[in-house]
Amino acid sequence: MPSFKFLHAADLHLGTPFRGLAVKDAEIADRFARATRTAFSNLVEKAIEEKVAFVVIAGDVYDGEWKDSTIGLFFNREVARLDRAGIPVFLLKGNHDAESVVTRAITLPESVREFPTRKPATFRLDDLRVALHGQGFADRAASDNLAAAYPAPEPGWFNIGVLHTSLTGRPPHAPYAPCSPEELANRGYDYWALGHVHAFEIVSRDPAIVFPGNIQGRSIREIGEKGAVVVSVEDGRVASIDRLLVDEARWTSAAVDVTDAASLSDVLAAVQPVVEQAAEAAGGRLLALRLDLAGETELRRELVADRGRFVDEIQAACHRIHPDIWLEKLDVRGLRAPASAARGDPASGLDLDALLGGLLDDPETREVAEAAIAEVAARMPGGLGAGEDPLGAAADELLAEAREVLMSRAASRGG
Ligand SMILES: [Mn+2]
Repeated sequence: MPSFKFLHAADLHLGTPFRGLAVKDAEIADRFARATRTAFSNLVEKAIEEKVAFVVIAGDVYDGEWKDSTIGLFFNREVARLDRAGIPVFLLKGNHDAESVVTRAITLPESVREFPTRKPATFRLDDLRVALHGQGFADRAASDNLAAAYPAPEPGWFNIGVLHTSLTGRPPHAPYAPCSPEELANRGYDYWALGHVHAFEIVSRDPAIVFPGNIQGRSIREIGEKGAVVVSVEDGRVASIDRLLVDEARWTSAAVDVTDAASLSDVLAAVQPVVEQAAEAAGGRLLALRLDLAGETELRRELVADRGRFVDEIQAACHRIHPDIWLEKLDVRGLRAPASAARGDPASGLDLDALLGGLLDDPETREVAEAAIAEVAARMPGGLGAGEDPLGAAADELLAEAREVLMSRAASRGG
């Protein structure tokens, strides 16, 4: 049996509307938005370089119905490069690009073959003695165990099952095409090329059951290295599974301990090594970095109440380390004030902290506050940053922040 390598990718989500980066610079936001496409171009480049025998894409090539033909033309242009290099591509439709979801299409090169959605089918590569079995999604929700109907393995061939699934459940991913790793293993295939779950995971080695993850992180919920896997097959067996990183931009979150920080420069000193490490891990890529500040510090109130100044200073510190690191968010919820910190104004006998706490617990006050927040949120522009929380935080967080701002102002008036 010949030895060969193949590339397994999934969840390209081409055409994803971009959201969730609070950068003020539209050009930077645009670069993050383009990263998904560039990552796929990188993947094609590397597939050709690595001389893989074929490419498998296990669902969600597209994020949804095309706005226009741009994204379809882009995909055709890229797979045509694989076609000219003699590398066939096997495609499967997932929930995001199910037959009923993406209705527009562009004719792709003949060497690109797509699994049907009504029943499973098998594609054969005779020279390599490889059989690929798969069934795509007809509709967005696939509640049946699609794998149960996949054909028996081709005896003496290298059998690959291609499937878009969350197995027995991988929150937050919707539970589609449910099946257990044991059921897949019992099918008798050599490799299961899965898609849908955006985090890389080798679920099993014998047989190999693999989620390559998505090829490009698209928000702070998709952090770290992203790419595909290159699988080497020797003597009809999987010899190695290697990650092939193709992401163009990266999302990372890191904790910074600012315990006992007494000044801005103390905070910056704590931040610096964390950012340096993130920069090194990102390998020069465009990086969106979320920092979670934590620890007990007398600066807490100032950090919460005057967050904008700290955000600017930390952003500036990031740029001193690398020009392409952008502070995605400065999370200060993990900070604690020292137990000895003054509460309210003892001279007036007013415990402002307790008073505000009482107000936040009052249903009527909350209702008024939430209505005010909703009114502001509705006026925020769409597009960049327009996620579930257009203001970048839920009502609870915003109210807690407002409390800190008031406490801080009261403290500085008193002091
Ligand atoms: Mn999916």
